[in-house]
Amino acid sequence: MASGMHVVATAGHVDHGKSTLVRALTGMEPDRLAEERRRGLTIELGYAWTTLPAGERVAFVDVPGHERFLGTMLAGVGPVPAVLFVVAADEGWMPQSQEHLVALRTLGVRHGLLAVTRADLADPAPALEDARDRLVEAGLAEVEAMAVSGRTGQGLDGLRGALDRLVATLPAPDPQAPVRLWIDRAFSVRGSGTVVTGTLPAGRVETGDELELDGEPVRVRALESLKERVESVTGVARVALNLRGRITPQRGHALVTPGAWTATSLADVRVTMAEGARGPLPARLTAHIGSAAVPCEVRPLGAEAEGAAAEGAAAEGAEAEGAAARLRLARPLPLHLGDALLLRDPGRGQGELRVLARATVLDVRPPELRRRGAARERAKALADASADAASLLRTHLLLRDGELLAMGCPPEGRPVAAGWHADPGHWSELSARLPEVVRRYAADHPLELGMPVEAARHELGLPDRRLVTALVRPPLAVADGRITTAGRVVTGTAGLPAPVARAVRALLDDLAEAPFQAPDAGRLAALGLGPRELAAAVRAGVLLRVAEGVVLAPGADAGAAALLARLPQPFTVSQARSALGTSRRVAVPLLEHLDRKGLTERVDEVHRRCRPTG
Ligand SMILES: Nc1nc2c(ncn2[C@@H]2O[C@H](COP(=O)(O)OP(=O)(O)OP(=O)(O)O)[C@@H](O)[C@H]2O)c(=O)[nH]1
Ligand SMILES: [Mg+2]
Repeated sequence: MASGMHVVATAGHVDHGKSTLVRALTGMEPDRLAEERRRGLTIELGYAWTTLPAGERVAFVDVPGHERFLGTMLAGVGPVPAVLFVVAADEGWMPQSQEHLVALRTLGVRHGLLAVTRADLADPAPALEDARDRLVEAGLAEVEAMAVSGRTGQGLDGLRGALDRLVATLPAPDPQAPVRLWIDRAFSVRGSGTVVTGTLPAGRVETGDELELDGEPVRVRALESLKERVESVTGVARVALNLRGRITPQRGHALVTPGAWTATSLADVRVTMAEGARGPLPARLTAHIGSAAVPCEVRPLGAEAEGAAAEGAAAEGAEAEGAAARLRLARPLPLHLGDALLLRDPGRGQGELRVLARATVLDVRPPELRRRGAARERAKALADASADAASLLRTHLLLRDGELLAMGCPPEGRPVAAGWHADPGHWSELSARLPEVVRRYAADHPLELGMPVEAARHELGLPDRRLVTALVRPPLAVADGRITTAGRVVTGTAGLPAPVARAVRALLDDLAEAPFQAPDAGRLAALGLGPRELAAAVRAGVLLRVAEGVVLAPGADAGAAALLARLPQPFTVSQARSALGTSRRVAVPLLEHLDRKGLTERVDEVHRRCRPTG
């Protein structure tokens, strides 16, 4: 593909000439249904494309203007970054012109053109001036406006030139961006399975890619863009994907890059009322994003709202500009922070304002609100929130790289530990708590050499041990899975509680007399040395553990090996026992200990010999 592609949606009142203009620009028929042709009315989304004078290609998503098809209109405009706004010269600004403009503004569409068409039927100047003022007021200030006729062709060259200029100003979407392709059509093709179409707003899709549809993996078997078979497409583009997978795709569902989006039916949002709309918002609305239209419940989080929402009554307080609310969607949608959902009242009928508000997503994994006053606190937090990693971390405190990405917020700054990001305030609070936690543990467990990292993880309520190690600063240190205070990592009896140290010294005195006569259970008990005390002494390096309940002085094993080396080789247990001046109770485990250390080895069932030490 040499040239770039762009996608532009139409908008405007019913019968104002959108489809006629698209047909005139492209030579293609956007109204493909027999019923559409019979009734002269667009019912479904239409697709047509052409190459502009400067060589860029533009595809149109032609939407219906009839008020009954607002949902379809929104599905068409949803994923599209630019609009061709059509107003008939002979009718001027009409209710659906207004409704479509409010919808575009609510969705945040900033780019477009104004075509006052049917200029062969009436002087276009008044309609043009009026419409331009309204678009400017709606934030579409850069929009070029021109008079055209889809019937006579008047002004079409000018319109093509304006389209060239428009597409040149459109921001180039990131080809690395995660894919979220909102399906606008899905059908089966005999022999090749399922095909879906949509507007790819950004990112890249390639043949063979694995994407996800409602959590199910799907494989892209083949793809087309504007009816041409291609190997890959980058957004913005119209695409048709031939899919393999156990799926039944539908309009309003999205194909996404696995792991790059958070599928959620709960989102905390900032509500901005649409032009002309007033609160309170009804509690039940339809949320539109991309080609999706999903029923939802809106729960305002502000202070005055709490009582009313609990009763399930109409939401008070959501009318406040920028008020925080929680949306509960009837089905999960793949969302990112910063996404804009259009909230529409499905209950309102003709002539009433139906596009009510924009909901800007601020959290896709909102915390539960259980305590009294939690909603109010949450509203306060959301008031200062923006759609970025720092705001997310203020709520979630700790998040993995992947979680941040799936929430639409690439991590900022350095991770605090492998793959983990922390709210700075929370992190310094944790760093301050750790020494205290370790100190308390040491006081409660005087015989242990430091606090197990796992225990500290549990105590601090952290999800990963690596976070604990990352919090360790001198004088704390980590050794053998434990956090120690530098001053306590001492060998010798100094690190032991005083009574234990005294008992060990007494034992060592005994052993100095008879180095291989390990104290028996009675002697140990008399000295108050139970298994825990012995273990502490062994860890401190002041005793050598040969077997359960058999301890000697440190270095006794090397001394034993030296004595045994003087025996005729090989030797029996009994010969060793007498050479060492001890009992079988000690000699047997001591020899096994020497075997393990490689100082002796078995020759047969009854004989051992010393091994040359290297
Ligand atoms: N004379 C004249 N008639 C036009 C022009 N453009 C459209 N029409 C006529 O206006 C009627 C409606 O045109 P469409 O293009 O179907 O209007 P639309 O905006 O697509 O209508 P919906 O899709 O149903 O909202 C048709 O009868 C067209 O022939 C024009 O520039 N000049
Ligand atoms: Mg039409």
